[in-house]
Formats: sequence, structure tokens, C-alpha cells
Amino acid sequence: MAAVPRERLSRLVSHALRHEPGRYGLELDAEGWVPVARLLAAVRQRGPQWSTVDRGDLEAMVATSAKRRHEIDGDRIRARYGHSVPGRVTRPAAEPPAVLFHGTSPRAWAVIRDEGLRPMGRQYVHLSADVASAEQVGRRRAASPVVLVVDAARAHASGVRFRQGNEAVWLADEVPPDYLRPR
Ligand code: HQG
Repeated sequence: MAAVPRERLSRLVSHALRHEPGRYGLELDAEGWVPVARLLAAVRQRGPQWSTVDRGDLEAMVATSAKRRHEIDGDRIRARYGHSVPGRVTRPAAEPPAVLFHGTSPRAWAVIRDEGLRPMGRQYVHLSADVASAEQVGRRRAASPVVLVVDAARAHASGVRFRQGNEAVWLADEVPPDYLRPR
């Protein structure tokens, strides 16, 4: 039997757990979790190439992913960040590192410098813990991305709420422009 392609599995699972759970017959709980068994049943129904997917494939996907997009806890699984489903997947507010980063395009920066960072299509603004990750995120949008330095300590002190996605990804509500500067 052919091995399950891990990157395609990760994309499929992200789509189900971040964006369109209803299309997979899934409902996220308030913290974004779904039962592993329900997710497996939904993935297997996607077609013959998915018919052998099992818990071990999901565990291998989670264990080998550098970006740590997903999390398994006993019988449940969720996406750690990236959600666009309506409403909000709740995460406890947390104190961020003093400085965070955000990689974006020069074109978006021209708007962000006036408006600040907005969640746009997702539930939260996504911020990176290190410059290299922010550059990588920005390169999805532009060959020469702008990396913004976010004064997270000052934003946090003045009431902007932060949440942790994983070790490298922080989530925030809007970030006003006063707390942003290009690196
Ligand atoms: C921009 C990927 C105009 C923002 C990545 C970004 C990340 C504004 C785009 C994660 C704006 C939204 C998230 C404003 C923000 N006006 N543009 N006021 N405020 N923007 O994809 O942060 O591989 O929703 O700069 O690696 O790029 O999927 O967010 O360019 O961790 O796991 O609007 O997704 O992770 O784009 O990326 P996105 P993002 P995965």
C-alpha cells in the first residue's frame, strides 16, 4: 500500500481544522478540537488514496512538521493557529515576548503603517517569534518582504491581547501602527 503523502495530508487537515470543518462533517469545539476518529473518518472519505489513513499517519505528520501546525491530545486534534472559521477559537491570553516580528509585502506595509495589523481573512493577526520565520512568512507575499518589529511589551501593557499559537507563532487582536516599525 502506498504511503500517505504527508504534506498533502497536512494541507487537507489544515483545511478541515482551520477553514471549512463543515465540509468534512466536523464541528470544532470552543478551543478548536475535534475527535481524531471523526477527522480520520472524514479524511478516508476523500477518495481511495486516503482510505488507509490512520492515527499513526496523523501522529507522524505532527511529529515531523517543523511548523507545528497541529496538536494531538489523547483522542482529539486541533490546529494551533491559522483559523478562519467564523467566531473565535479561544486561547488563553498570555504575556508575549518583549519583541515579535511580522513579515509582509511592501504593498501591504503601505496600508499597515496607517491602519495597523488586522486579522484580514483569519481570526487573529499572526506574529513570528524570530526574524527568520517572519522573513519566510513575508516571502509568501513578496520577493523582498518587509519585516516589522512589533513592540509587543508596550502593546501588551496598553491592552492589546496576545495568545500563543506554538513556540514560533503568536496571535494578537489588531496591532495599532504605533507599535510597529520596519526592521
Ligand atoms: C496583511 C502561514 C493590508 C498581512 C504563515 C498579511 C503564518 C494587511 C496578509 C500564518 C493589513 C494576511 C499567517 C492591513 C495585515 N492592510 N494588509 N491593515 N494587516 N495585512 O496569510 O501573517 O504555512 O492571513 O501582513 O507562515 O501572512 O499556513 O497572514 O500579508 O504563520 O501554517 O494581510 O500562515 O502559516 O495574510 O500568515 P495571512 P500571514 P501556514
